[in-house]
Amino acid sequence: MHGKVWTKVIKCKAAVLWGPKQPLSIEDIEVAPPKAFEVRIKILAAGICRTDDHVITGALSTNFPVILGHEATGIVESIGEGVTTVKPGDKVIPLSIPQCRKCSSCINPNGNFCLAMNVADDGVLSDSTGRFTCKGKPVYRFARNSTFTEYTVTSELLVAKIDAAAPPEKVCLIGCGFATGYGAAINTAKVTPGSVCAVFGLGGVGLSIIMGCKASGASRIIGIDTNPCKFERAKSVGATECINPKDHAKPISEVLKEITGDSVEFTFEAIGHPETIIDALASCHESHGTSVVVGVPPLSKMIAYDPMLLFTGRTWKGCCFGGWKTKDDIPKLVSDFMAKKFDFDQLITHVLPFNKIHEAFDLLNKGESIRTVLIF
Ligand code: CND
Ligand code: ZN
Ligand code: ZN
Repeated sequence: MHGKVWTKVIKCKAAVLWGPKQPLSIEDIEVAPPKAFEVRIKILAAGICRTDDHVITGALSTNFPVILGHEATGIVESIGEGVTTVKPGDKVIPLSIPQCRKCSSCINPNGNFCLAMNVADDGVLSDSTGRFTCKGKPVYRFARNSTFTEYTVTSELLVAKIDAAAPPEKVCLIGCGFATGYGAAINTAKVTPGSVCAVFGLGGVGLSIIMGCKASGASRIIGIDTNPCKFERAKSVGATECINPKDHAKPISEVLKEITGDSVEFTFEAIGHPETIIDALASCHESHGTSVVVGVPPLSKMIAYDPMLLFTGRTWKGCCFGGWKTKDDIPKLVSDFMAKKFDFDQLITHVLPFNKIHEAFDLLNKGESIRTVLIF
């Protein structure tokens, strides 16, 4: 079946975003064959993350036209010359962060921000060209990934081979939301048993942070969201109580101080607003607290903060994709899912066919979904 098929361009459907603040448009596109050290993947299932929506609203800039999506499961359709870590037919999760195993980030046990690719993803592969075209125009990729398409092409460094038995419509969440949140608690904050945690934002990322805090043995986990419809699910994954900032005149940092007797050790921001990033920092203990920035703020926004917040001893950290060393750790997280160490029953609220992608974004923007998974 694979013979020389890999040399051919594939014509398929994809959701193309022609510019910011425009509707996604399902188009016929061409996907070029993988070049050396590249992999072409048939997407099976893709989740929708708020970061994709940030591009649609214009909060996050990228090159246009673009194919969004960065949380998926797929099957390797073909490989380019020199690829050794995956073969056609393998079940995989395409990654947004590579793991080259050679750079100064990869060889250090802490952190995961592999230097094999630029921080600023300009939407092309390593030879500075893309693999998608639509109506004769090149279409850029997003987050080194692009999964709202039936086929995508990526570098071998950005593909994790996973258990062939893993359900694609579930483990796609390990491609972003779950891994991001769970890892922020476990790898970045290193939440300790018996600790008190506070999580700002109870979407797919925030709920996954709560799951990581619980798995680390936190004794009190406080969820914060302006949408009280999020509270029930937050509690069912481990929040011990929830707070709506709209019910309080004072900042949440002060509310938390009062209700916990100043004992919050770990705080997380999973919204992406400069104000809540600062309030989450102010919310952790002034002497030994740690605050982790997980939410993605609009690119143009700078943050002003009072240095006293740090002088007293707080630690302020951030992480991309939960700090996981991607090619090594993502298959392990899939194995943990298969071993029932956690489940996504509370995270996946909707499953829709790919052509209902507009409905999926509507559900996100109405605050009704946590994660919608699109099936191809
Ligand atoms: P989602 O939009 O589902 O959740 C955000 C939640 O925050 C919602 O429940 C909102 O109601 C709530 N909220 C909004 N404003 C406020 C406020 N002022 N106070 C309290 N709650 C509020 O988003 P998501 O969970 O998919 O993603 C969360 C953030 O994480 C978002 O900024 C996304 O871009 C980012 C992210 C980061 C990374 C990473 O690697 N660091 C990966 N993926 C997503
Ligand atoms: Zn994401
Ligand atoms: Zn590296």
